[in-house]
Amino acid sequence: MVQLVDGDIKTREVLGWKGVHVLHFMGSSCSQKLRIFLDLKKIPWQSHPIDLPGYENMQPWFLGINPRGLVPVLVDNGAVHIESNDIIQYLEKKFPTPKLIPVGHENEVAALLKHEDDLHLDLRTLSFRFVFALPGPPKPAVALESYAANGTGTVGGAKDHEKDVQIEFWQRAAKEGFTEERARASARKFRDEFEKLDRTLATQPHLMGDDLSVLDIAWFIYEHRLTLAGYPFARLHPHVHAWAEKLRAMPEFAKEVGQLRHSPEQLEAVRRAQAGKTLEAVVGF
Ligand SMILES: N[C@@H](CCC(=O)N[C@@H](CS)C(=O)NCC(=O)O)C(=O)O
Repeated sequence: MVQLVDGDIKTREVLGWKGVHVLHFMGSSCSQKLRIFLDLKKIPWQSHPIDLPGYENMQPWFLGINPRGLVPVLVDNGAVHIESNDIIQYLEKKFPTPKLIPVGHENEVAALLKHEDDLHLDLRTLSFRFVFALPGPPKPAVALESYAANGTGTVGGAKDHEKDVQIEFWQRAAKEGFTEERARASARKFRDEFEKLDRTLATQPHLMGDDLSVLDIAWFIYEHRLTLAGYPFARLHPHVHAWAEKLRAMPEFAKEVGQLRHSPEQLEAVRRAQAGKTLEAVVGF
């Protein structure tokens, strides 16, 4: 569990926040996952939107809360929790009903969520290449300088390297873009994962068996983003497609996935970027 310690936190005002507060961004996949979870649990929470396209997460105030500069962040009565999957597991303990992690399977679910999180940068590569398709570097040098310079740089009191991984990702993106080679490698990883999930969903309605769990939420969010990227789920993984369609129809999910709106300029950029360069064409599925 990643709960920050006092010395990690520079933005001291959050220590006095009462109740459940979430710092998040509308179009962020990890934030979507957490918001669906909160909604299914009916946990009341106060919203603090963080403007990722405006680089607010790379400014001193936010880095003073999460030294990694990532959303979502939970502040529960002044205790700061980071990492979406850890936040979810923490809230599951605090708000046990409805159950979204089957009893007795906590460790297994933790390992499976960790595996899901390990694919996050692959999702980001495909999102930026095929969904957001920005014309220039995703993060300007000045924002990355602020990112590097601010926050304590510690998590749990120890020097943390996650921010370096993030900065390296954005610097490489600025230098070489989101290349076909990387897109292909990332898409192949997802193809392997979704092939396994498809076999599971051929024999049971949800990923952990009969009941909906946090794993369904987590993988649904990936499925949804990749669908927006043009990943051919119906053709490659029909059981995953059918499972996702059912989830998409549930109000807690529908509310979220209807929210990823693009401006006309973004849609135009996507059309330009995808002319003859769709995910299917690039990765060869
Ligand atoms: N492992 C982290 C990943 C969080 C993450 O990468 N969040 C993204 C949004 S989905 C973010 O904050 N990106 C920062 C940016 O785009 O500048 C978690 O699960 O919370």
